[in-house]
Amino acid sequence: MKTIYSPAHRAHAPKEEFEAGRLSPAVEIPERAERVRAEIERRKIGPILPPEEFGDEPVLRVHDSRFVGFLRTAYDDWRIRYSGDTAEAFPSAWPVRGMRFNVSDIESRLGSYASDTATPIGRGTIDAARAAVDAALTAAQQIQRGERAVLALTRPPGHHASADVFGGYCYFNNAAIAAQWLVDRGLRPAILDVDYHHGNCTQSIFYRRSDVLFVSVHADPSFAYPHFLGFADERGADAGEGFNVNLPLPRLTAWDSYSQALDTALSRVREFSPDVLLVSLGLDTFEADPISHFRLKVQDYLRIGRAIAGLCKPTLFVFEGGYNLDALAEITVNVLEGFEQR
Ligand code: SP5
Ligand code: ZN
Repeated sequence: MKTIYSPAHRAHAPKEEFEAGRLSPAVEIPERAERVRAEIERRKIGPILPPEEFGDEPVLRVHDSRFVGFLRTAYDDWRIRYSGDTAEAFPSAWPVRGMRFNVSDIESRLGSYASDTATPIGRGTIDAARAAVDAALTAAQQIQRGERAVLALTRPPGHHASADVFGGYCYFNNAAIAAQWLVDRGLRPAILDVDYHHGNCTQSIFYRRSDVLFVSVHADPSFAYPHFLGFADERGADAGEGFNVNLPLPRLTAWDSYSQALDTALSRVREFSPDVLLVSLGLDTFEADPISHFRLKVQDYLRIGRAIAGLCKPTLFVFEGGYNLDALAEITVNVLEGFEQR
């Protein structure tokens, strides 16, 4: 299996996130992708190739142009506002009920576009986020050209970014941009999201459409981030009714019940009969993940890979979350190896 990887991700190296009332060390850090890349080399999964540049056009098929412009200048705007301070940009006020969306200055833009205080914008954030998009698009192009399976080793991740929202460590929705690129080339993709956190913004992007199926297995938002979306009764709307499937699971879910939900998800994908399967591959379902509360074990990731391979579809894995640095590389590559064994 080919991997698409760019060292440009290292330019996004957040220091801190504001969470539970305090600043804590960031968890979505460069070492994540570096460890996975090293493990792919060590276990000889296949060649590691750099992304091609696709330009803005495929990004603007998913994201609002003012939002893209905001991300491009946010760090410089922040520095000008706070006269030379090199600290990362964070929002501090939001237009909630009764207030107005407003993008007149950097503070109002941060508040209007951000969904949380865990997703800082630093000097290198935009370049890293763009390289991640290019990695996902290069992987999509490989699939279009006949590859059976490709990994886009993307960071920052993407599934908590929508047309005009960034949050949950995400800036551009890598998987959604790749899916839209495939739609624009006449293909019918399904997206299976197995990150611990619901892929709220991938859901939002495709919610009213029947040309992209979105299926997610995740922690119930009644106790887990993203808190405000991802419930089982969200089934799609308008033309998209029935093309959004959420399978929320309780705290401490282990393989026995996880695998049942995964089978349900895979059955729905099989019924849709996509040309291409995109997997939003989050590894934060691991039993020792520092921010999550499922109980999957190292060997369970081989089983996830095998189960996905059972669909027999061209498969584009797009890397999302997963924060246990000691296990992340092993469990990621277990999914890929499980897939290849089938
Ligand atoms: C891509 C992805 O996995 N994004 C996840 C974003 C989750 N952000 C909030 C998580 C809150 C977890 N709180 C646990 C406190 C541990 N110090
Ligand atoms: Zn996650």
